[in-house]
Amino acid sequence: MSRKFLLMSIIILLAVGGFFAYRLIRQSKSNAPTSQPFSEQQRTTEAEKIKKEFEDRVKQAAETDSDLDGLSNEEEKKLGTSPDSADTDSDGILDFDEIKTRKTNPLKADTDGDGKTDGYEVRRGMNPLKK
Ligand SMILES: [Ca+2]
Ligand SMILES: [Ca+2]
Ligand SMILES: [Ca+2]
Repeated sequence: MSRKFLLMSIIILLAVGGFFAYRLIRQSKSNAPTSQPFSEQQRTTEAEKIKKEFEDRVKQAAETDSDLDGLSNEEEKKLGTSPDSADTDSDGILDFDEIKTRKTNPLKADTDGDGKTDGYEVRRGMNPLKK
């Protein structure tokens, strides 16, 4: 079999395949308006609904977590941290991380009292809970 023939058959295959794909697309397009008469409108309202839901959630988050550190104002009130500051003791670790991951004191910049702030120790791979 010559290379020319192989090339020809590939081109013919592509052409036939393309023709059928084109017919299939045309068919599904012509079917769309009859099967879903309000699809465009429905899609718009659906998108608006999702957008509104998202905006509501952002608004809600801003209301319940003023400093957006991951702890709700309610939680911060209980913990004694500032709901308006993501890093109450300014040690370089967010209140959320101090509570949930580091287990350090979010109200004390130097939890273990060794003279180095928690943020300094974490950045240097030291244990902020041990002197
Ligand atoms: Ca917060
Ligand atoms: Ca902190
Ligand atoms: Ca320390």
